[in-house]
Amino acid sequence: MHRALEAWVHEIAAHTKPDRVVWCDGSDAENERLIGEMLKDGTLQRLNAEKFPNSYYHRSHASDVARTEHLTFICTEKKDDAGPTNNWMSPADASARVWPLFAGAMKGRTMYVVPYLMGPASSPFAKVGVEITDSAYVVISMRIMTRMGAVALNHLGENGEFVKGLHSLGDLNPDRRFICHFPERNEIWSVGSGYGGNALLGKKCFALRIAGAQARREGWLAEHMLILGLEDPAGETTYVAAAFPSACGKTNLAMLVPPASFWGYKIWTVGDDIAWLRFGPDGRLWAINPEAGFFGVAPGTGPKTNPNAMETIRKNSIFTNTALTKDMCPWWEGMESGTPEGLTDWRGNPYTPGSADKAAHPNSRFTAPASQCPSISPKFEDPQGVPISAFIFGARRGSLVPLVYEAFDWNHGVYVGSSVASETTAAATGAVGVLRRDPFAMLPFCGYNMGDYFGHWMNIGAPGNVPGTSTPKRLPKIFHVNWFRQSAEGKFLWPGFGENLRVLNWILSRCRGKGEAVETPIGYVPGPGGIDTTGLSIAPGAMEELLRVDAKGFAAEWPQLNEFYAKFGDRLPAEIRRQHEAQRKRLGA
Ligand code: SAT
Ligand code: MN
Repeated sequence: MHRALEAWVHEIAAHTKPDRVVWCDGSDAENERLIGEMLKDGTLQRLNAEKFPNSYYHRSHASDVARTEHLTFICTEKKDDAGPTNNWMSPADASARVWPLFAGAMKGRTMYVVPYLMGPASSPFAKVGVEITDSAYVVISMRIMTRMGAVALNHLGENGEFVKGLHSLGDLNPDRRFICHFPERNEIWSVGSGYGGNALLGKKCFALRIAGAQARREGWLAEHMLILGLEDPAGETTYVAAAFPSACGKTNLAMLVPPASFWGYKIWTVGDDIAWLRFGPDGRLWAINPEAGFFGVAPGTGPKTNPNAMETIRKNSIFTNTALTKDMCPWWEGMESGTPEGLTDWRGNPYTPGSADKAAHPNSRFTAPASQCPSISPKFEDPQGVPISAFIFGARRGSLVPLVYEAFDWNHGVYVGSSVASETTAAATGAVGVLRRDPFAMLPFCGYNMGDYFGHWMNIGAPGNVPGTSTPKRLPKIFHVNWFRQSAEGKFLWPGFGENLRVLNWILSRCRGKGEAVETPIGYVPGPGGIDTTGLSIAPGAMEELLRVDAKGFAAEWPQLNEFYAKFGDRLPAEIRRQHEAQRKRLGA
C-alpha cells in the first residue's frame, strides 16, 4: 500500500463523512454494479440495447451543463503566479472558503477512491492521479476517459507521486461551486458541479492546469491539442498537434475522412483534446494523448461531418444532456436531417419540432472509449507517442483571419499562438459568439501566469541542443488556421470537415520543404496553386477571399492585442514584445 495515499483518503473521509468508502478497481463487475445502482436511482437511463448496446443516458442539473470559468481558481501563494488571465484565490482563502463546503458533504453517500493513469501504461510520459468523488457518474466516466484502477496503482507503487483530486457534488448550487487548483502542491478541489470539465478531474484540471505547471518546471509541454497522423499514398505518416478552443471542431479534425479526390490518404486519430509533449532522442517533440476516451460535443456530429465519431459512440458510451428519441436513442441537432416526432428534450420535457429551443443542449456530450474509433492510430498505446512535425493554432473567426498561414519561424509562431482570438462557444457558461483572446486555446486551462507560459514556449524553442544532451532540436513548424470565415451574407466560405484535409496537405508539404507559399505581413499563405482544389465545390472567388491577407484589418486589431499583452506587465517575455513590434512594422501600422 501507498502510505501517503492511504493517509489522504482517511483525512478526506474524516472530513466529508461518507457512509462508506469504496476503492475502485476499474473492473467490469464494478462498472456493472455502479450502473445498476444508477439505473435504480435515476442517475442513468438505459439506451436502446439494439442500437446503442451497453450505453446510458444522463441528464445533469440544468444549471450545471458547461464549465464555469468564473468559478475556476488557481490557488498559488502569490497572486502574480496565477497571472492576469486566471481567477486567483490564496491557499489560505481556499481553506477558509472552500474546504468547509466539503465538511460532511458525503453524508449518506458513497465516497469512491478512483486511481487513474494519464497516458499509456509503461509510458515514461504517464502520470498518476487519484480522484475522490461522491458521484458514481464521475466514476464510470473516468473509467472511459482514463486508464483506471489496478493499472494506475501498479504504476504508483509504494511511494510514487500522484495528483490529488477531491470532488463532491455538494448541493449543486452554483453559489457554492468552486473548482480550485493548487499547482504548488499538485492538488485539485472541485465542489458543487457534476459536469465533465468541472468534475472529471483527470481532464482539464489535471492534464492541463496541474500538468502544465509540472511541464514548465520539468521542461515539457501540456497542451489543449488534438494529435493526428496524416498518411500519404506512399504510406508515410506525418503527425501534427493542433490547438483549438473548446467546441471548435478538434474531435472532427482528429477523425477526419479525406474527400474522394484524395484517394490513398488516411487520417489516424491519436487524440482529440490534450497532448503531452517531450523532446525525444532524435531532437524532435514527441506527443502522447494522456486520455483513453473522447468527451465530445454531440450537436453537429453526424454521418456527414464525422462518420468515425458516429461509429465510435455506437456502444459502451454515455450521453449527457442530449435529447432522447421515442425508442430510447440519443438524438441531437445535426445528427441526421429532419427532427423525429416524439423527442424528449435535454431537460426531460416533450419537444415540439420547429420550436426555437434546441432539443439537445448545445454543449451536450458523448463519452466514448477511444479504442472504438475506426481511425484510432496504431500508435495510440505507444509509450513513446508520435513525433510532431507541425503545430497548428486554430480559432473561430467569422472575419479577417485567413484559412491558413505559416509562421516565419518558431518565435514568430509562439507570437502567433499568443495572439489567437476566438468567438466563445457553449462549452463554457456565458455569452456565445463574443470575440476574446484565447492564446494557444489555453486561456481557461493555463494553471499559472500566462506570461510565463509564453516564455516557456520560447524556451522550448530556444536555439541549441535538447537540454542535457548533444542532440540538436528539430522543432515543428507552426501554422494558424480558421475554418469559420463567413461571407457578407453570413454563409461559411469554407466547407470544412473532410475538406480540411486540403489545408493539412499544404501544411504537410510545407513541412517537407515543398508547397507553394507567398510571404505576407502575418506569415506565409498558400500561393495560387498551393491548395489542391480538385473536386472542391466552393463559391467563385471564395478561395481568393479565404487566402487574402487584410493588412489594414490586422493593423486595426493591433492596439487591442497590445492592451491584452499590457496586462502581463513585466511577466510578458521581451521576445513577445519584440515580435509584436515587428508585426506592427510589417503591417504598416
Ligand atoms: O468540459 S471539458 O472541459 O472537458 C470540454 C471542453 O470544454 O473542452
Ligand atoms: Mn477541450
